[in-house]
Amino acid sequence: MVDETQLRAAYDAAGQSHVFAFWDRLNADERETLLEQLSRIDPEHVNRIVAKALEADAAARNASNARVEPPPADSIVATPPADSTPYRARGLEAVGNGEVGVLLLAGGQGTRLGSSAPKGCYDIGLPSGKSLFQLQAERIARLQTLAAGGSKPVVPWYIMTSGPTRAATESFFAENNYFGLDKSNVVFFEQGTLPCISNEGKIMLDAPGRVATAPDGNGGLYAALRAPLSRGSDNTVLKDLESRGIKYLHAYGVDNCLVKVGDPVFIGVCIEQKVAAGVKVVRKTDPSEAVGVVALRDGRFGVVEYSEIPEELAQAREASGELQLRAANIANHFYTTEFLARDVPAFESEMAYHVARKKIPTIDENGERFKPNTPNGIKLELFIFDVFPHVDRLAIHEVPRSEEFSPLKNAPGTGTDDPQTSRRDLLAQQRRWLTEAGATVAEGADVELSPLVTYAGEGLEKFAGKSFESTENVTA
Ligand code: UD2
Repeated sequence: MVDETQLRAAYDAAGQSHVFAFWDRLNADERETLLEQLSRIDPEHVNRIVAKALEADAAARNASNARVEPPPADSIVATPPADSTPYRARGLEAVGNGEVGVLLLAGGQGTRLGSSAPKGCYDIGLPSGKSLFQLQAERIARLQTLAAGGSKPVVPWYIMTSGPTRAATESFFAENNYFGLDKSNVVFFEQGTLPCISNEGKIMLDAPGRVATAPDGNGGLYAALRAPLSRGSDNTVLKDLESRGIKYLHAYGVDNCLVKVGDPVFIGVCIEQKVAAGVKVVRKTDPSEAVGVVALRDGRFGVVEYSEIPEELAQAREASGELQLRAANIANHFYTTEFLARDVPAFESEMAYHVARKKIPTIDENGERFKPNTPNGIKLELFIFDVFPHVDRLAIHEVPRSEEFSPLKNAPGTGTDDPQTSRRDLLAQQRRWLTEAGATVAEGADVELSPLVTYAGEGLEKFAGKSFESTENVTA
């Protein structure tokens, strides 16, 4: 039972007593629900992180505040195919020993895409009709096959959801029988939420008896690793990682149809570099591209996010004509379990939340719900790469954009980062793989290669000399 008096006193002391403004019109159940929600929020903590976030936001927007420069050249590893063999072998060895897990960031709400379902459910229009989730599941299955010589070629898949995406994601997997994976190796967990805050610093309501909340950003991952996997459970992702002996994690964003899930080359690079954290990048050429850029800020590693980068920094070029900040972050990270379990908790409270100014549905003084047409408040988000300033060495693995990055951000027909560009880039990649293997693919023939057939273009010798005349989905 939640103590109403105590809660009222705490919110009053924090200057947030307005959350009780509609108390008198709430019935017993609504009051119980509001008290339950309020008891899970610490208003003083909210005030502190809001103040810190606004201060950091003002500083980030003032380019002269921080010395921002490209990352040191020796922290960037490019792996042309010839050089990637030893790294791939080292990564596959780790996968085969059961030391590698993958962490899927699937809590985003994909508002720009215009789909109400979780992004991973999206069908980008491939001949097979597969969703992004299915492509990723089958890449894990193929990776396990490639590492079959090891003692324990099992890659557990940790899927972070948020309130809005959890139920739909879990049911999609259940309906599709985990896409052939062993369900005991698919672990769902949920990131936290934070109250939305008005421009006056007040906790916002979106109903007379409900605080408006939003997911706490993909950096909510770090706290979520320690959260109970389900109500009443004492198991957590960190405990599961330890119990399975997982030493290395590949964390990635759901929306990139080219993502190499558990990429053994990337993992091999990071193991060989003996780093606690690594990040994959592609070469940025368009100053306005909506990607973060890996940089040094006052000598510390970091990512300047596209929503925060001052224009002059985004446009700055070197004598060569290349963008000065061109290491584009593709939401594709490596961490050691030790770093996540031991190092991050030690500095976590120092990470400032980012401020996103949004039009937040709320209620007026009569308790009537409305959606403003100008930003009326802020959402607070931690970004997954906010840990980078706390590492002394960061492996930056530069990869070819055409092989590794084609994000699904926008609604069909937008022309960039949309379902059509995803489909185009994936089929173009697989056409290249078939051509390199000695096959020919007729113009206009969309030949899709199941991830169960090939992970990164390997194992296609059997197609040498074959001519693909029409669209098909190759499954064997
Ligand atoms: C992300 C990167 C950006 C660039 C771009 C490339 C961050 C903070 N920014 O920007 O630098 O790499 O992608 O496409 O990573 N997510 C959650 N919980 C949340 C919010 C997001 O799990 O509360 C997931 C989301 O489902 C997705 C990933 O994080 O898998 C990136 O989220 P996004 O696509 O909204 O990020 P974007 O495009 O603003």
